[in-house]
Amino acid sequence: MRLLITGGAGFIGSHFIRYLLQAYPKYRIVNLDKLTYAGNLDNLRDVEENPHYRFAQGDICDPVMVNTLAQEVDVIVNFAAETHVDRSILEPGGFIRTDVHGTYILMEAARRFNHRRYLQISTDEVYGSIQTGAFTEDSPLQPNSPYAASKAAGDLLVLSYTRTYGFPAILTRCSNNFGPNQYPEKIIPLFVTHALEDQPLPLYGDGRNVRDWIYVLDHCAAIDIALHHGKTGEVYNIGGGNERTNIELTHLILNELDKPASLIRSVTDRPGHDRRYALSDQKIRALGYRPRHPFEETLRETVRWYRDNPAWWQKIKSGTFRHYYDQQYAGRW
Ligand code: NAD
Ligand code: TDX
Repeated sequence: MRLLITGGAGFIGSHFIRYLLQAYPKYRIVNLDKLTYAGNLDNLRDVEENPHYRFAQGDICDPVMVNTLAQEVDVIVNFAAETHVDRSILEPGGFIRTDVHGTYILMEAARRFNHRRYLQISTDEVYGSIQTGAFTEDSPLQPNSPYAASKAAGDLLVLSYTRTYGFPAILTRCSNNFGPNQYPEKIIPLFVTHALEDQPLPLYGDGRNVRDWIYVLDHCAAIDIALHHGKTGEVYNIGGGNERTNIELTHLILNELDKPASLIRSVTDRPGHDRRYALSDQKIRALGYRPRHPFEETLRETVRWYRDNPAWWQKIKSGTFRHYYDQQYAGRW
């Protein structure tokens, strides 16, 4: 298989590239990434000399760039996106551009070169919030943030292509990922690195919002299954089965680092903050998927990874991150 992986310099995409190179040493991978603030080639240092891997810096919204690369491959896996809910509230434009228009540009290229598979990596956030029970793939889409709405728009465009053109696409919708190399704007790496620096941890609202956590390598394994065994036009939910409130999660992090609960600061809530996410993942389980990484053990390993790799996150936090952080949390303390 020859694959164009987009957004491969980000958190999940970089893990997926490493996963594929190990699991399928004969596959050839081109990684197209714009290197936005979230793209980081440090995430891929260990594979950059692999003869089956190549990096191209560029934008999925650039049809010339996309067509040039698409003609060399037969599959696209689209991870490229603007991904942070809080940033989408501050500046939604980039989300609509990349997550919607970028998806269209990629699919047009895949159609033009008769690709055999297109995989769109999406999120549980498109379903909105659920008080009890779990969303199935047939649940209505009720996105509550500009990020979730732009992902939902991308999803609907992908599904429309499968019905209108018989386009060979599959969609996956995953719950909250965690692991090494996650940009420290998301709650786990933000709180771990802040705690390591004895900085206050900004917990939104009452801290009782619930997320279902999945270790990033379980997500990669599920994408592998969807890619090789999924059916055109189908959506597959991918869950971790690890629901925790944010306050529970925060205490697990603090305990692992032996840091005091006094670091927790309650701050003004996120507007439109989804209370709870939960997915039914029976459909991908029927294809053989099982999450294999126990939550508390892999969370501990993840916390230790940030503790043991300060150079990775200090470089980020000493750069443009600071400007974002000051803007994001101003007036909320
Ligand atoms: P990330 O923010 O860490 O990485 C995104 C990558 O996309 C970066 O490398 C960035 O440079 C690149 N990118 C952004 N705009 C681009 C453009 N216009 N052209 C080319 N590259 C561009 O994100 P992530 O957490 O790794 O998420 C990857 C995908 O998985 C996203 O589609 C996201 O919606 C989805 N997802 C994430 C989670 C999660 O918990 N992180 C859960 C479910 C689904
Ligand atoms: O400083 C914070 N304080 C806080 O209490 C941050 C950054 C977050 N939170 C809360 C908000 C959420 O309830 O923690 C929870 C998780 O927040 P994020 O890490 O921002 O993730 P979330 O909003 O749940 O979205 C994530 O999961 C689905 C990813 O960012 C998305 O890319 C993915 O699609």
